[in-house]
Amino acid sequence: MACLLTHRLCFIFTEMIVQWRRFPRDQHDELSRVNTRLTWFIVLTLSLWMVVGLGCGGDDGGSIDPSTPPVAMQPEAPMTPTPSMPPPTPVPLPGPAASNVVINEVFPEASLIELHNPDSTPAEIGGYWLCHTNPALVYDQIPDNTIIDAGGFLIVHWGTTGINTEKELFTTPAAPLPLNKPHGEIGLYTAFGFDEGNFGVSEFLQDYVQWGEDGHWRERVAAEANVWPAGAFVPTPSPEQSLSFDGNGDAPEDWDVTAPTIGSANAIP
Ligand SMILES: [Ca+2]
Ligand SMILES: [Ca+2]
Repeated sequence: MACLLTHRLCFIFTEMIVQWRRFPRDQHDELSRVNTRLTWFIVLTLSLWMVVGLGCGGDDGGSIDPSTPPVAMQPEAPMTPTPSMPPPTPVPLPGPAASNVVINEVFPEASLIELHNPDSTPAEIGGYWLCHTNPALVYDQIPDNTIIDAGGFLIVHWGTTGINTEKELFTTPAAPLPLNKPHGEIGLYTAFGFDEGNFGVSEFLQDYVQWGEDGHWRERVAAEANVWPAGAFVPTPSPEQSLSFDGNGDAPEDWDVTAPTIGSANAIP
């Protein structure tokens, strides 16, 4: 309505200007005073018309077509599904070359672990990790420059203090829980940048054994790493006995309950 009114006013005053220009010249002086007022009025009217007209956006501006839904209700274009990206493959940090070092013996009552290098060349395992989860996440790192001779053994005192030698390590995990439980597990991990979550990454798990019962937390990782069958375990040894690896395979039948031989070849029957 406001737009229509201003348009009408503009038309009327435009006609008045045209008539004014047609007046005889001798009447101009008499009308000069009226002329000045009329000019100002036209200027003000045109200004008002421009403001209101632009605000209206034209005769059709501001009208709402009920058949047109609000912008916010416009149906969205279907989203193009983003192709799923495969999870990044964990990459071990630069460290010692890959080795074939294995967990060779576990003497739970004495909280001792024996690592063995079956290769004909020395193996450096500095930066490797040992980890178990009974009853909580317990881990410690093998010190730098730890080398196991070809065919040699390394004794790990788990959770007990002492002075390290070339043949023996004394680990002090943050939670120094010993292994002397009727059931348990131990995993040997290759070197990785420290993150507790990395103990759940199968690519890092090099060897594993579980005894007494199944379902320890690292069992799943070991199964994914194909170094232990899910749900399998070695029977609990007596307090005077060790769990001894027979040198071949990754299953409970590849382990025997024997007299301890920590630091030397296992006494497999
Ligand atoms: Ca094994
Ligand atoms: Ca042994």
